[in-house]
Amino acid sequence: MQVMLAQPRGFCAGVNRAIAIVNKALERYGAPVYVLHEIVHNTHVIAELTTKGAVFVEKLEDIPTSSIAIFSAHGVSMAIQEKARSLDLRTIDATCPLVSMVHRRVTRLNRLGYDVIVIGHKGHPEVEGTCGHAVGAVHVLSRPDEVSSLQVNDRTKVGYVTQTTLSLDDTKDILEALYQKFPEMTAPERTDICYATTNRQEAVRKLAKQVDMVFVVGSKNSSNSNRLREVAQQEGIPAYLIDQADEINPDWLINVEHVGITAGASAPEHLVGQVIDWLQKFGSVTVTEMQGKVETIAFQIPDFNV
Ligand code: 0CN
Ligand code: SF4
Repeated sequence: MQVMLAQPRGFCAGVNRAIAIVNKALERYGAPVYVLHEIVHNTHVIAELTTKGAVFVEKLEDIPTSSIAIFSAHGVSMAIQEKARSLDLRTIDATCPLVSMVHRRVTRLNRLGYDVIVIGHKGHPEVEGTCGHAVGAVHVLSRPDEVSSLQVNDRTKVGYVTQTTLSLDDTKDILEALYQKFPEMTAPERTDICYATTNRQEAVRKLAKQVDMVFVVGSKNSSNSNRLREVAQQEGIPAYLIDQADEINPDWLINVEHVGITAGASAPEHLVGQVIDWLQKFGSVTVTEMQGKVETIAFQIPDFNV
């Protein structure tokens, strides 16, 4: 069997930073440190940090007064930030800097009197956090067919932002529909879909053209990982999102000679190694890595003293 690995794949700068922040908080303050929502959407990352003493909660009320409370990489609303203050929590913000940039633009557009359209998946924590930075009208849009019923205050004052982990293709379709309705819509200087999402989608598309099937290593609630599976599948081959090797059904490999593997931005690299080890149980495997973009972007770990 031939295995080809996508390049780039796996951890992005925002995920590295968010995990490093939790580790640093554990070192500095000791366990427990509380994290509002999963720091990143990966069951293995959560399990490992849990063993070190991180406690993941979905409500601020579940965090005892005066405790350390870390906001996840996906960001939170202004209301959550305020509530954390009123509950006397010692907050550390692990929001990806690229998500924070989107937050600032939402606020700025509203202040300038614009209706803001947030293109993204309703209910995803990043979209909730982004909408929660509005100080005026905000609308969430997930599909092109939702554009026709959209009502705004002034058709000449409409701006948009997007979730950072969307499908590049789906977003293009939504933007086309939006520009037809609002030709004067204000665009961000460049798309909010982040570099990591863009690079991983481009890489898996290229990979999918060269293999018979693709495994995307990532958790089921990871938006960017789900998009990678969809992109591979759009190339006409089977693609499976797996949290770890033991989720592979051996029947998937019948008549498969060329296997592609990629990993979502929140999936640790050792899981890719485990998938390769698992495949080796069925015979000899040669592994090659695709040529692709080399990412050098890294974010500073903030210094905190809370
Ligand atoms: O899987 P993630 O934690 O998040 P989504 O892809 O679901 O947004 O990856 C990190 C991305 C961010 C923010
Ligand atoms: Fe930041 Fe993009 Fe990574 Fe999300 S996927 S944490 S926006 S770099």
